[in-house]
Amino acid sequence: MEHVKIERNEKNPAVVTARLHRPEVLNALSSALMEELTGALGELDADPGVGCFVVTGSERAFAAGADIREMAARSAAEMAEEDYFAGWDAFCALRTPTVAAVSGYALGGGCELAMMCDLVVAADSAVFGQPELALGVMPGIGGTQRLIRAVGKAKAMDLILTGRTMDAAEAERAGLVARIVPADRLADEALDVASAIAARSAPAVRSAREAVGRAQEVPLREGLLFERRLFHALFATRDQKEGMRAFLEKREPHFTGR
Ligand code: CO8
Repeated sequence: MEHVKIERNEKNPAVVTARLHRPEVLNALSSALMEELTGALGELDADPGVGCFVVTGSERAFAAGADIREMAARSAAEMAEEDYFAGWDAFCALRTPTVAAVSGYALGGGCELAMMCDLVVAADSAVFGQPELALGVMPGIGGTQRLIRAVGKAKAMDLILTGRTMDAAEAERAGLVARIVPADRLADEALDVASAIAARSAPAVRSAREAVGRAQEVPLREGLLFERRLFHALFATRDQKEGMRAFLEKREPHFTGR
């Protein structure tokens, strides 16, 4: 692949890193990059040996947004005809948990891609923002919807309407970022987070992830019912028996994803 490097982690093969690789344009998210990323992760999504994805960029940029050169001359009819950005839905539909490891710029579509991931680990150098209004457009891959859920209306409006950026510390305080580490620790920290997730029972991870995701879409009462049903269903797994037995026997559980 040209725009994305896929690496199975040497220390932990259950973790797969997708590294965005268009250094000459700060990892601008072209359609070709999106197809490579969603295609590769879509195939790995079905691999029971893979427990977590890490999506990352370079030290300078996670991604500086959708590819402005690719979009610049397009008409409204063309954008609508090809349903530009609809391909990213495949990324959101992945069932494997995804950690964004963000260093440098995460702007526009880059910030939106980070928010599509389950959680964001940021280098202290990370910069988040939605500068699309300066281009005469607006966020188009979820920014107006996910940012407000992550940081609330005040900051979402501030970032989107003025185009100002947030550094890593503010993004963590605001709830966009789960952890901040020094830039040289980013890859290790993301691997630690991803390894911890990959070591859990896969059905439990899937269910918990679905339930947390559902919380952003349905009223509390429905979300609680959804959670309870998933909780009950997990008692049909061997991993539930193993996890609880291991606790009582004071040993580490050995999960099989069944
Ligand atoms: N697309 C294409 N090329 C880019 C992009 C991008 N998003 N960002 C940077 N580049 C290119 C630059 O053009 C430059 O190329 P060249 O060397 O050929 O001139 C190269 O990357 C390096 O960039 P800079 O020289 O600008 O580097 P600086 O360090 O001076 O600045 C910045 C870094 C601040 C990140 C700056 O590059 C910048 O502001 N980039 C654009 C950020 C932006 O506006 N992102 C939002 C894009 S739009 C979007 O994401 C969603 C749109 C929703 C549309 C909805 C449609 C349905």
